[in-house]
Amino acid sequence: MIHKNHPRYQSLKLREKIVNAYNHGILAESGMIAHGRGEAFDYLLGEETTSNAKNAVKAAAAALILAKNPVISVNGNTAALVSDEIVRLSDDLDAKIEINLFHRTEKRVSIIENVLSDAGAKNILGTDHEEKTMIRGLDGPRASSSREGVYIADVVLVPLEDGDRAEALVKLDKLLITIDLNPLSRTAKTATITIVDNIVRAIPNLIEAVHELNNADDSTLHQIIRDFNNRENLDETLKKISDKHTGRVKP
Ligand code: PTJ
Repeated sequence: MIHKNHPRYQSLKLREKIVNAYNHGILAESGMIAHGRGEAFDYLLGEETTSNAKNAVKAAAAALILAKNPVISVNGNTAALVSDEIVRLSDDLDAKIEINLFHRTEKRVSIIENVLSDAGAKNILGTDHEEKTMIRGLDGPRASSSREGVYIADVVLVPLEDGDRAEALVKLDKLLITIDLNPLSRTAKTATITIVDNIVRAIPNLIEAVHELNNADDSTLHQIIRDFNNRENLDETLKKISDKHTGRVKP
């Protein structure tokens, strides 16, 4: 029982969701650890969306609208926190949803498939009933990708992705969009567009940005992407974190 007046109410509610998801087999054990790391960065960011995250969301929306074959990659943490919103985003963009797990087991794939179909997803890729292709440069179960999904995608949204997979996808010339609260992670630095924000705020913001930009002409959308510089955006985010806390700690 968490009281609404508790200063950490939202954060504690998310923890509760994460623990429930673990108990239902959606989350990998290390998904809880990953969430804790994200929580620490969210705390440093003041648990709010920065203007840099808004810029990245705008660029991501432009890239997803322009994409010929957009794919949204879903792992355990994403399914646990934002499955309804992922389905809405995929409907709005006509983007495919593919389950891709770092700690892949048949059981977790099928549990996550159920979570997504309960949220309204109709065509879920990456399951065990379909033939897969291996992503070059990776090995083991995390290398698998759907032939109709990530394998042929031009733009891939991969929230909370591991660095090796992010690098392998960029090497395959995918425009990679990630959501990662850690601006220093290898994935954050490797992706084409990194949204440094909590996925529970980033996906709803992305849905809104897609609605706003949906009728923009292609040249406007291309310009938004050209104007976005991931490296600069990450540096500014780090500076914001530092400025926010400088002077608070007495020597
Ligand atoms: O479900 P699986 O098997 O695919 O496993 C998923 C995890 C997340 C366990 C796996 O991909 C993993 O180990 O990821 P990492 O390398 O720990 O990276 C996760 C990143 O996500 C970290 O940089 C965290 O800071 C960040 N993160 C955690 N929670 C959130 C987040 N970013 C945005 N929103 C969050 N809620």
